[in-house]
Amino acid sequence: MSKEPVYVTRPSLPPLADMQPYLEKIWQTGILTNGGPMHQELELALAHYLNVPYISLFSNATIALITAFKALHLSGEVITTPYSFVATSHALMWNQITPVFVDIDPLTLNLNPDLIEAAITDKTTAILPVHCYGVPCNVEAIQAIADKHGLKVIYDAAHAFSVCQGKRSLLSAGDLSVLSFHATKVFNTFEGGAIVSPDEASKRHIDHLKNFGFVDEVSVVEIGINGKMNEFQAAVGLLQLQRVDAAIQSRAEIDRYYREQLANVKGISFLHTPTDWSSNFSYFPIQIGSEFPVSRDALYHHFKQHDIHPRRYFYPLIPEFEMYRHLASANIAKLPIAKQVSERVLCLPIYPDMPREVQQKIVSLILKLAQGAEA
Ligand code: T4K
Repeated sequence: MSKEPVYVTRPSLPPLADMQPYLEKIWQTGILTNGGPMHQELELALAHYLNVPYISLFSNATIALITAFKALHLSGEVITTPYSFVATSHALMWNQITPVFVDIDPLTLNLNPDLIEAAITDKTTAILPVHCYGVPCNVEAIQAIADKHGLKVIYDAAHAFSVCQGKRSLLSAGDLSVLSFHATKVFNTFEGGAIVSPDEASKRHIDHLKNFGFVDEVSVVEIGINGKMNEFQAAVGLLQLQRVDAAIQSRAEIDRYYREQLANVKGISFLHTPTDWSSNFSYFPIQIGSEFPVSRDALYHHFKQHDIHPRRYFYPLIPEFEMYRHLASANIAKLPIAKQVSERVLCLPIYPDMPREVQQKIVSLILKLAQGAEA
């Protein structure tokens, strides 16, 4: 086996030579950013590929989230999940909005709709669920609650690229959905992100907001930000789009291999995969229960000794970080499922060009520990 370290992911990249014509065009025209031709082409291509009405490209998903909340004029409190990457609630804080953490569903690991209503106050303006690991939230139940209480719904869909139910994209749920195209994601533009919006007026508004609030050369109508994706990122995106189906296919094969090989290991459980939605196989989280001979952290360090670097996404929970601990909803006793999952989860490496021998090594390290206990 190669001596290189194995990380939780490794970005999929187009052949370097394929970039050359795009770079030549950029150098030739001198258009580097501000909604250039490749930016426009990628917006249309992605809207078509994802089967969503409108897309606004961003420099990254965090700025896109911050902009999405501005676009919907959110304030006060927003109900969200404690079990996510910290950017989810940081983006609220950047808008002076208070996150209200509600526990997750043990099967989907997403915001539990049954617990949302109890957290609604007269300050609540929206719900911010995350399709964690690309597993769809219960979008119908969440929409019903939002409609009943007059709340907006913004999905953090950073993990949910291309997840669909036949022709219905998961990204069409709610008022807005935010995608991440970070290096570690299924579809990457080095850094990048997008907001999916349902109509032209929303897209236009978001496009103004991501460009300082300019509507023309001399008019600024809102306090916007600089969230624009540049032409280099868009060029990468155009090339990546040609390869993303193959990348997801190859992830699916690794996912299948792990599930087959680890199926009978006591104390290891897999992520629930819904049968009615497609999967993008963006992560391969396992949960290590008490029947496994070593703890999650011991397994994590065992891998590290072999230069394999899985990740404990998402540990610690967001409310456990210093800047959130003072919030009433950050009381971990009220978030028992999220707490338990964050102490058990380990995301195994998964990425398109992952050699089978690396997969075998990962599986065998787990099997040896499991068998050692039985011997
Ligand atoms: N919402 C959710 C639910 C998210 O998960 C995220 C981001 C966001 C919002 C915000 O999206 P962006 O603003 O980033 O678009 C990584 C990513 O940086 C972050 O984008 C991602 N979620 C999060 C789950 O994972 P770290 O701190 O774990 O990244 P890092 O640098 O440790 O990378 C993990 C491994 O990936 C490395 O060990 C090696 C490999 N890697 C990484 C990079 C950056 C590479 O091989 N090449 C690379 O260029 O956060």
